[in-house]
Amino acid sequence: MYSRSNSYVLCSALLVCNGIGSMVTGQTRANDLSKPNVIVVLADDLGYGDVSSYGARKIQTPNMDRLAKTGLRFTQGYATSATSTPSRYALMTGMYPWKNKDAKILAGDAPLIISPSMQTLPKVMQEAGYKTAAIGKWHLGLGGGNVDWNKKVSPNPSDIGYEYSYIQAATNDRVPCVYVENGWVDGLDPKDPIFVSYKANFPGEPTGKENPEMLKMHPSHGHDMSIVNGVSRIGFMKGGKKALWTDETMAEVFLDKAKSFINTNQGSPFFMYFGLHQPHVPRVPNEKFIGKSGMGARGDAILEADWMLGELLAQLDALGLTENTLIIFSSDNGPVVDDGYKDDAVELLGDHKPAGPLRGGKYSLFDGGTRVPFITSWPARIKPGVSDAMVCQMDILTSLAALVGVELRETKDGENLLQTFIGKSTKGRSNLVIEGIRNLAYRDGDWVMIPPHAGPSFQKLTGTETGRLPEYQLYNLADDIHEDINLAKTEPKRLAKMKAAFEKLSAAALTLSE
Ligand code: NG6
Ligand code: CA
Repeated sequence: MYSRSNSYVLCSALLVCNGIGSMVTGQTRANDLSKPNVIVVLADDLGYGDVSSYGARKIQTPNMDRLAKTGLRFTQGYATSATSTPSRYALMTGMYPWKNKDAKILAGDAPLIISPSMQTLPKVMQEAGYKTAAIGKWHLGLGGGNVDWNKKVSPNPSDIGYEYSYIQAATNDRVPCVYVENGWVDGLDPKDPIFVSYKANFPGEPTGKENPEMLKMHPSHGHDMSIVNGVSRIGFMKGGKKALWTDETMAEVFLDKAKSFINTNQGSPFFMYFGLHQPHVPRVPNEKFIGKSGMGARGDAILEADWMLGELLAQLDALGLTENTLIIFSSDNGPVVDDGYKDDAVELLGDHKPAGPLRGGKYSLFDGGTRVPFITSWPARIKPGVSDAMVCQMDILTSLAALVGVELRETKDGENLLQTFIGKSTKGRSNLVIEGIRNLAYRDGDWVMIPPHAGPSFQKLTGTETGRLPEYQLYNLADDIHEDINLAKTEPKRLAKMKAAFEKLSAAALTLSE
């Protein structure tokens, strides 16, 4: 029989073994190919054509290029969606975001949209013994509604698997403009409480609309509410003066947190989600980068993002961790030039093409909305090269679960593409549902079908082609990467087949509302 004292002896033995195990691990981890460190770096609104290894000429991104040179550069890597929240939702959960009615661009005070009961990407890594952290842009909601920012916000990233988190709640352009560390607003003075509202301003507080003389950067559309650091944002806030962020130092702040997480956890496998805040608006990079791209604030912000990546790589080099660290670099959605501030991005764009050869951009059902830079680097296992396999950020959870040997207890929409991500296979997904802004398209092999959608085909304010048309569109991306030649009428059989497959797949789609 299994007595209590026996189990005590067994437990002690396990503890001792565990202790020895971790000591051994500490020394040999650099070679443990089943447990590399994993870092997912997700830029914000970085386009397919914004990276020099993806063909950009006017702007140079040497650190992104270093990853591409030492790793695998995907030419058909996708975010699930053309905006942030749904793409991040898919990355974290391995599920199509259009199956969750709340996975749409969130306000800064929106509740957390990932259920703590879900088997998330960081939970998979935790189960495999990884230390986990989320640093940078979050945009998945925090708390359960009606958040009191003066108390510990709960639920927070720790409830979905991130042992440590240092984040911005939503975006650069949304209140609250503070950093949140493990659920607490960092640097908050209790004598100066913080209040947030997306409904009405707080009496006496200046706004961009009423006090444009207080602004150092002016909105071009929207973004005319509370003013923080001379920039008016979306939403209203009051108080918390000492805790407010300064856009110019945000890169350093997040980078320091990322570096110290790596430093502290170098002895055990770690998983870090690092959400870069660039080149999303407002683009207010550090003075070191101002004027350096010759392309205005957007280009300068891309240089700053590249610098952050470079510093991160240098830290891994210095600690001897580069060889056995898998880095997945990508972007949450495609590019936009004017996303609401007069920052010279339009005027100084010149002949730079943020989406490269692709049509459309952020918000778009065309490929420019979702096909993004996508690089995997793991010097110990990945041979440098280029892969044309179709892969999606949603596949990262399922593939990493296979890598670290964790069983999936939920049916995921993501596929196990581990062999493809490490370059041992050239086979990607056969199909993918693509989300524009709360509407869908369907990719099958080289073909993409965009069903009829109501609404404008062109956003005047951002200059983006949405891809919405009242009729079916069908493009062959292999011959027509810019989606110019609509073959819906000349390929009726293919269209019918794709329609049927898409309808079956997307039957679970909730009625999407913007
Ligand atoms: C839009 C904002 C845009 C950006 C976007 C979210 C306006 C007029 N536009 O509503 O500036 O914040 O939401 O971007 O407010 S994302 O990359 O985080 O999805
Ligand atoms: Ca984005």
